[in-house]
Amino acid sequence: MKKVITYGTFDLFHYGHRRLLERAKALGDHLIVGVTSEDFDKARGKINVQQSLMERIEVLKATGLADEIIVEEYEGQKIDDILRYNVDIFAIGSDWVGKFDYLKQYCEVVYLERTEGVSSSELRAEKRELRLGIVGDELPFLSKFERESHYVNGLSISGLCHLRRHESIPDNLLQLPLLTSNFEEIVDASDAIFLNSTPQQHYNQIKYALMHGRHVLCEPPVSMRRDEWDELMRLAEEKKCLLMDALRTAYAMAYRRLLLLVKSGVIGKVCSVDSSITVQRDTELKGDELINVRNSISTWGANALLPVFQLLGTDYQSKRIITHIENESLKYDTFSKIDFVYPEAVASIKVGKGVKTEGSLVVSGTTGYIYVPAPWWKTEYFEVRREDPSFNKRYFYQLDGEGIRYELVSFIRAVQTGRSYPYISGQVSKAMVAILEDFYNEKDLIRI
Ligand code: C2G
Repeated sequence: MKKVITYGTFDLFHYGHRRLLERAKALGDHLIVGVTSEDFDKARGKINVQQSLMERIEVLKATGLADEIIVEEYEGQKIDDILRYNVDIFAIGSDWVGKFDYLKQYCEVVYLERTEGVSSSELRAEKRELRLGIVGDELPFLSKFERESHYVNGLSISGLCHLRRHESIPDNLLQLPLLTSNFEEIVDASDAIFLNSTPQQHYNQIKYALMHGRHVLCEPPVSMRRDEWDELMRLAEEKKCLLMDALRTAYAMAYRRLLLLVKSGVIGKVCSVDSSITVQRDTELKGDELINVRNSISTWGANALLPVFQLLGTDYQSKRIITHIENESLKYDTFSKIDFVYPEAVASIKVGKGVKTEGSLVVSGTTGYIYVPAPWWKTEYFEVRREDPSFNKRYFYQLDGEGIRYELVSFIRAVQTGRSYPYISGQVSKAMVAILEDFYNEKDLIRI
């Protein structure tokens, strides 16, 4: 019996896929099809796949062309499979010519002519492109954000609304179709808005965008007050628009896997979560240009709170904010520490702009702890540590684009399907707002 093997993602199964499989099958008596797993696709840069692995397998099964279906999960697996299944022929489309010649030492390699005029990428792009307008003043970050958007199908950046005039604008942002300091203009030119403005500006901007039927992707905290958060979420629902938190850590692979590991009990019951994010500041706090300056809590608070609320929930019994305010009129906190008491756990965050400490995350449990080295919020690596170090385990996950491209993929998908799979739940989003509100109202707050 002659065995043939082929591989693919087979997203949105089309005529080109069918023809490839038919010809591969005709090369022998038994066709094995390797379907790529979601993780493997992400690792090889295919981030826009629309269907889940199970959906893609079901469609493939229904064609009746595959005698056997396997899942491709890792680099180099093809060699293992060819040896394991005693394969005679490896077949793949001509877009891969030369790339799989290294398999010739294990079996025959056949490149089959690719079918012209049809592809999954075109099918994905057929849905109308979402025009996303970006609003904010952290230009180096927005420049990265714009570059990351190129990895995402179905999205184009419509322009930049930038309020601080003095700074020089990076080249890729200068080339956008619209550069303005007028918020209404960017809303006009866009289907959705990404807000990297200060939390003080969010409420009015979000309200305006939602009233005009635009979706909003907003860096948390979404607003300065709980009642504003409620109002904005109600408005989003009424206008059938999406209002989603944008926090790239929440979409970073290592962080996502850490959450799942903890929730599946690898360190027993969580007793404590400690996270810090601080930066040294090199500017003095003075002058008009600093009117929009962000203090420590509004720059880093939401990010530092993310693992606390996602691991322990938002129903803490009490909290204490300890802060050092350097500039009263700006309410600029050089440093803030927040301690939380939960029924059976504690948590603590430290944020600072103008203070520097180790930016690590430690999640302590009854049978071990997880240590994420600085900068934990954009890590590729963490360790599960035990009393006996021989049981320690290290985990590595590639961090593509600091999570920005995955954040955009999930935003687009939520807009297109009307269904969101929230990486940051409404409860967590609102709890972040509550902390900011209490900070400004000096509730549960001690000054040092
Ligand atoms: N194909 C084709 N004609 C098209 C589109 C795709 O012949 N118009 C072929 C591809 O060449 C490939 C198969 O259909 O052989 C599956 O295509 P994809 O789903 O795009 O998968 P791909 O990324 O090519 O995966 O490690 C190699 C991969 O597993 C191949």
